[in-house]
Amino acid sequence: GGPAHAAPGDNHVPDDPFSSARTQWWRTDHFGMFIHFGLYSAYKGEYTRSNGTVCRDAEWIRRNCAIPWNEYEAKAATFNPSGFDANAVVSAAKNGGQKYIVITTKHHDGFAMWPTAVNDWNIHDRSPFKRDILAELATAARAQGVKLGFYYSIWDWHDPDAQPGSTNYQAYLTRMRAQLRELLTNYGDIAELWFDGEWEAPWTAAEGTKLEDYVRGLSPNTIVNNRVGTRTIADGDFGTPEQEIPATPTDAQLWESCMTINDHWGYASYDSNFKSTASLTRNLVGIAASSGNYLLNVGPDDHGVIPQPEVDRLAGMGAWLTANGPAVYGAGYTGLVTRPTWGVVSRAADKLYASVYTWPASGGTLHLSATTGFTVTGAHVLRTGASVPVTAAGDGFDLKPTGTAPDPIASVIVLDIAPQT
Ligand code: FHN
Repeated sequence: GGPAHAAPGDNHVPDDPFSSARTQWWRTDHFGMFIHFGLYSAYKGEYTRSNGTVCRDAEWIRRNCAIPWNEYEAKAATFNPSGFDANAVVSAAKNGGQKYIVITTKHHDGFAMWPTAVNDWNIHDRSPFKRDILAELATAARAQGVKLGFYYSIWDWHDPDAQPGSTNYQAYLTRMRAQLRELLTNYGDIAELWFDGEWEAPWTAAEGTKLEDYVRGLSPNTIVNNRVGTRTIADGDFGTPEQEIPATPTDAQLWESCMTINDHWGYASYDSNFKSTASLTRNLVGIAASSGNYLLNVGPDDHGVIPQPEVDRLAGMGAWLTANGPAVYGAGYTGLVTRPTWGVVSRAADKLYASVYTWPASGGTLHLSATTGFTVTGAHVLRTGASVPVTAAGDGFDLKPTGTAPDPIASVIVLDIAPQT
C-alpha cells in the first residue's frame, strides 16, 4: 500500500510524511524563522501619494495602496539593503532556538530577491544591490548548522503572462519552473519549500499536482507545504494554519503554524505591537504539544536588518529553550492527558513535560486529568532539579510543587511515566 496518510490514488507525495526519515528533523525541531523581505520592505510600510495622503501596508503595499507600477519599479532602482548580514540573521535564529529559516525569495509582487536569469524583475538587475542574499544565507546557515528553506509565491502581480485572462499562462509557468530550478539547485540542500498565492486564477489544482511532481524530481528531500495544491492531505507534506494555533492536534497531516511577531509580515516602521517573549514562547510550547511546528516571522527593514525588538524576543525565547528545550525539541502530543487550564503538556517517550503557566500558590495543587491509564514514577522541575510530589487523585494525578515559579514564562515539570501495572 501507499503512504498511510496520503489520499487514495495519490502518487506525488513520495512517502508518509508522518513517519518518513525525510521529515524526521522537521518533526523533531518544531521551530523555524520565517523572513518576509522584498522590494516592499523599502517602503517601510508607508506610501505617500502625490496628493499627500498616506497609505499603510507592508508586503501588499503595491496592490493595497495602488502604487503605479512605474513608481514601484523606480523604487527598485533605489533599493539597497546593504545592511543585510546573513551571519547576523542566522545567529538571530540560532539564538532563538530556531532550527530552520524560510525566506521569501519572491512574494506576490513577483520581484525576485536573487539574481535570477529567468527575467530582469529581480534585485540584481533592477537595484544597485549586486549581492545574492540567498547564496550568503545558504553559506551562513550551513556554517551555523541551521537549515534553509524558500518561500515562493505562485501568484505574481507583475508578470504579464500570469494575470487573469492571460492567453499565455503556460509561458509564465515555464518561467516559474525555471526559477524554482534555480532555487532548488544553486543553493545547496533546501530544507523546505513554502508555496503561497495558490488560490488565485489562472492557477489550478491540476497545475499544483504537476508542480509538486516537478519539485520532488528536482529535490526529493525538500519538505513541501500544502499550498502547492489545494491544501488537502493529498498535497505537499504539511498543512499551513496562519496566525492561529489549532486547538487539537490533527492526525490527518503534519502542520506548521506561521505567525507574525507584531501585526505585519513585511517591515512596517510604525508597528511596535510586538508580542511578548512569554506569549511567543507559550505559542511555541502549545504548538509543539500538539505535534505542530512554529514558523515565527521577522521582517527585515529597508536596510536588510532585522529590527532589534524582534532579535531581542528571539533571544528571550532561546534563553528559555536553553533551560527547557526537552519540552519542545523531540516532544509532541501526549495522547495521555487532557490539556490543563494551568499550562500545556507535551511528551517524549516515557516522559511528560508539564509547562506550567500558572504556578500554584504555596500548598496548592496542579491537577492532571488522564485519558488513559499510566503511572507516574517520579517528577522534578526541569530547570532546578527540585523534586515534585505526585499522587494519584480522581481521574489522574495531583502535582504539589513548592516555592515560587522557577520560570515566569513557563516552568517545566518533568514526569517519568510507565505503563499501568
Ligand atoms: O498574502 C500572503 C501574506 O502576504 C503572507 O505572505 C502570508 C504568510 O503566510 N501568506 C499570504 C496569505 O496567506
